[in-house]
Amino acid sequence: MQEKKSIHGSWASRWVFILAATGSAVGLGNIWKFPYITGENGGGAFVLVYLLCIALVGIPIMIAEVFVGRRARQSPINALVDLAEESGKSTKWSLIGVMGLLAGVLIFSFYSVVAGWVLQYIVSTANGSLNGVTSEQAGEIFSGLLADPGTLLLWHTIFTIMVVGVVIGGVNAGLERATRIMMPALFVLLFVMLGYGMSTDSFGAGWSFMFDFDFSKLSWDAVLVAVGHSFFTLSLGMGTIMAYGSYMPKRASIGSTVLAIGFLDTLVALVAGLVIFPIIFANGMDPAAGPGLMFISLPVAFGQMAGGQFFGTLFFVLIGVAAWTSAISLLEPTVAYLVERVGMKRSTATIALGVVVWAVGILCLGSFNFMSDVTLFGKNVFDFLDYITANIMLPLGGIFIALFAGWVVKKKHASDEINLKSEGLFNLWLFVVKFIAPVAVGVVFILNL
Ligand code: VAL
Repeated sequence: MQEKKSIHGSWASRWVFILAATGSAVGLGNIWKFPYITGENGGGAFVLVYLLCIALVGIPIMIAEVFVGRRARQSPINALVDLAEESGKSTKWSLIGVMGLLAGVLIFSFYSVVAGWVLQYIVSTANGSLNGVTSEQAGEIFSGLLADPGTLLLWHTIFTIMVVGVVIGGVNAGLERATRIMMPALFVLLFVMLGYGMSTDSFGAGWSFMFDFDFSKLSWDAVLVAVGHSFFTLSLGMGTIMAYGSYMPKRASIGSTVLAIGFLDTLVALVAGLVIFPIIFANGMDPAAGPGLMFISLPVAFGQMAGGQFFGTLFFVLIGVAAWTSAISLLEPTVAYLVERVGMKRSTATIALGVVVWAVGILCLGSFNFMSDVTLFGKNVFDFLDYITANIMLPLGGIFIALFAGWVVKKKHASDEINLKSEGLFNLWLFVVKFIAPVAVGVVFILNL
């Protein structure tokens, strides 16, 4: 087959692809969501299930997404059509792509609201208004923010504009530059914070909470949350990794690259947990406090530590950057599709999509105040979108991508593109995407119904 090129450009090297994909994967999912869902689901056993999901389901499906994208060199929907046609199969498989793009766009809407909280916390830490807060005060400050739609709207709007600005710039100019410097800085600061956590008396309690496996605390519902989160955190089932894969250099090895991304993403989540839980226990807070967990625990820790105002500001800045590089990746697949399919200019497509996600975001931020009594299936809009994307759309998309890669694409096409070092490894991957991943996710789904 003649080598194809993406009309949207490509990453300069394998290293840049790793940075960009890690920039996408590492985000609020790792630092905000992972600790709070771990807290809500009892710790240890949940963490173990999550790790198993990453290894057995997430990594193999990530390989599938990258190879589909790279082989077709097109945005997700078109990539699925292309590979289905190449193997003489129905192009209806591209519906997986439609669902993925929709999931990405819906995730953006509430993601941007949470990123807005982060932006507010950058300002509050920098101007010293969080200095020396007690855990009660931290809780009140966070509730006060949620109750204030004007402030939430301001930050949600600023964040959406920041993302739209980068996506308009395109893959090379925009995305690459945003990731190159900021990702490494985040890693460094996380480890500085880990050092602080280790110096406190409650590090052992935090560690036990995360790594003592008590299966009596685990429900099927928690298992589904772990499955869903493994997709969310690796940016799977939302078109993102497939789109980024379509910009990946041909020579780069998919297997080792994906392993590196999965490893870094998991590392950040675990370290974030080890930063947050010791603070929670040291201050007698509730690990099951929910989405506010990070926002009530970190300010208390920064308030107590030497140089806390400086480190706190820097830390929130880096979380903001992690959210930024992830949010960019949530819009990119749909923008690329609109450019390919409808022939829109990149700037027009990005702004149009930006307006849509911004508007849906208003419904999400209203969930905490002026729309708090509006519910869908017993959940407010924010929780509802989080639930249907992470627990339904992403796992469902994941099952179908696995089936697509395992059963629809010709084995030769997959093995040429993935090009693993040994045939045994390739067959193992194929077995997982054909059987293990779809069955495992399917069973968890059915048990939850
Ligand atoms: N994977 C990212 C995260 O974990 C986003 C793109 C959902 O935050």
